[in-house]
Amino acid sequence: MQQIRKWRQRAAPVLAAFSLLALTGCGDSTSLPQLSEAIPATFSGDCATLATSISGLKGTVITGSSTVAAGLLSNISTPEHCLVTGKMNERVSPVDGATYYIGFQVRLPKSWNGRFFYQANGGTDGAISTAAGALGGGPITSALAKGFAVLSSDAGHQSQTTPFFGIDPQARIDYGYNAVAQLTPMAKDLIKSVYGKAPDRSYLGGCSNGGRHALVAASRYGDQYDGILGGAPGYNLPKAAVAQLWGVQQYATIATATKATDTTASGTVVTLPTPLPDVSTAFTPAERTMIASKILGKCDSLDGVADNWVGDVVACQKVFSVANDIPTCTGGRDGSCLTSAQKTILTNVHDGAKNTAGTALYNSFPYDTGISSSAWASWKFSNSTGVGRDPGAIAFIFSTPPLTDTVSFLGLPYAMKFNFDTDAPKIFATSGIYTESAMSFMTPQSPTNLSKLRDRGAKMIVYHGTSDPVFSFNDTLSWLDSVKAIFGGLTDSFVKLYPVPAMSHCSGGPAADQFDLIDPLVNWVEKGVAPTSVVAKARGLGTSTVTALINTEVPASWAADRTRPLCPYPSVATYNGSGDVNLASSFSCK
Ligand SMILES: [Ca+2]
Repeated sequence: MQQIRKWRQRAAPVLAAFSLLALTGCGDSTSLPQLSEAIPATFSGDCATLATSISGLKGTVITGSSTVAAGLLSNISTPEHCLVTGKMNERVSPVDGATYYIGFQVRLPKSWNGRFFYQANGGTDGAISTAAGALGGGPITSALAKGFAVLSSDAGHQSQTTPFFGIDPQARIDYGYNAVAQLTPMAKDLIKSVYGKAPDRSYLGGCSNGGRHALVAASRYGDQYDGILGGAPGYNLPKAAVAQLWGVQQYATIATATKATDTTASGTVVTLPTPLPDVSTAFTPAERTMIASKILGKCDSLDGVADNWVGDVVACQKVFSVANDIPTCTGGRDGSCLTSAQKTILTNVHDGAKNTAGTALYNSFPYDTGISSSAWASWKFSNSTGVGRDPGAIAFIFSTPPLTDTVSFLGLPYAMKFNFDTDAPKIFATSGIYTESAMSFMTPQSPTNLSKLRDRGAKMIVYHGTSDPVFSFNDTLSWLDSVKAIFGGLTDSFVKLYPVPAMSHCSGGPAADQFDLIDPLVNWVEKGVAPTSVVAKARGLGTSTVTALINTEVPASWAADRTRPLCPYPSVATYNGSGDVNLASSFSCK
């Protein structure tokens, strides 16, 4: 009885404290503000007149406008809309003498759903990808198809295939975060001048570098966006690029052939003074397929059924062992085994890049069946040695100071001579006119900055293929851990992570990779309906007449249109014990 009285005495201040938390928006999910639903509107005028009728946008020149008839856009059926093109903040760089601006296009449906979608693009940006509103995964729908007004930009430089814009400090910062800062209010004003009202709700989404943009925007611009959709977020992109070069030097030790030439950014083929390892020979397609089969053999049943699909990737890491589960070659390399040296390298690259002191330079990678995919080889062996990808990005965009010789720069020699003790720290460095390091301008600010987004009632959905060869799924788990370290159990009230088992980088791999996460995000933001499981569909042979929509890596043993629930982490798609293994309905998130 005495204990009950004590509890009652304490209860009043505890309840008062809870009410205060609720008022300040720091309490449980029910205390967060509920954002209202967007209200549709229409544009019934002539799109061609918009080029002259839109005016007064700060620092902005509208360069054209036209009508686009309903039809296929980026392979997705899209409604009639206006296309408006323009550029912001045109300038001549005092550093490299080149002209820069933030180029953009906005696609505005005649019948508008009242929402804005900022399409964050991939790679090193540098080109205005069609503003169809790509939503990640194998394409199934788009933001434009759903009636959003969609913006796409080049993020402040006009050189998609080269990284040399990184010599200009402002172009670096525009690429990192400032293009989003400049374009967002401009786009909202542009939309208002077309429809007569600004967007009721605003969303930003993208995959890869676009996923990085998403996480950066969530931390920097949480006051501007109501929903964030981040795919395969390369939010530690400079570190991931360093890890790519580290992988090159690992693969080089087991390469069985050499390359005598390499190619400059302008396409000139140069004979190397000394031939360098052809890292693509480190693991053959047959060897990678064998590795995938061993992972499958060990982990397939962890989700309750042997169905040629590993649903529980996290559990798989605890039971799969390179040492024990992959045969060691006793004779030659015939695809049925790995040499001891190969097993060491396979382990090293999954354990993650390290400097000579043993300090981690990036995260580890999970063992996953998507190691068999063509994307794995492409990222690990080609992009890691190409001028326009990791070597060039590190040399010119992420290192401070950057290299300056753009004419003779070669990717493979740069990767091979990169020093992980003395060169890798340059992604954290500042110098002279380069006042922000790459790790500052490319990455999200502290997870504590998500308070701004959360307390408004805004939401985030993140998805990531567990077989991603370049941006590690484990790194996204680390990001979620860092958010949980700040928000604890409240994290679930505004962030959901959807692992996509066996999906490669943004799409592809032996996976059900076709899904729609924008509708669940909108329902969460505007109706307060927290997302649960989302059905993903495979797109194997015969599922579409459009070749670009087929994923040739869907296993032949699957139904071509196999479905699976995507489960919010940490729940896992688990077999119910009965039912067709090709149907998502035979699985539950547990
Ligand atoms: Ca299974």
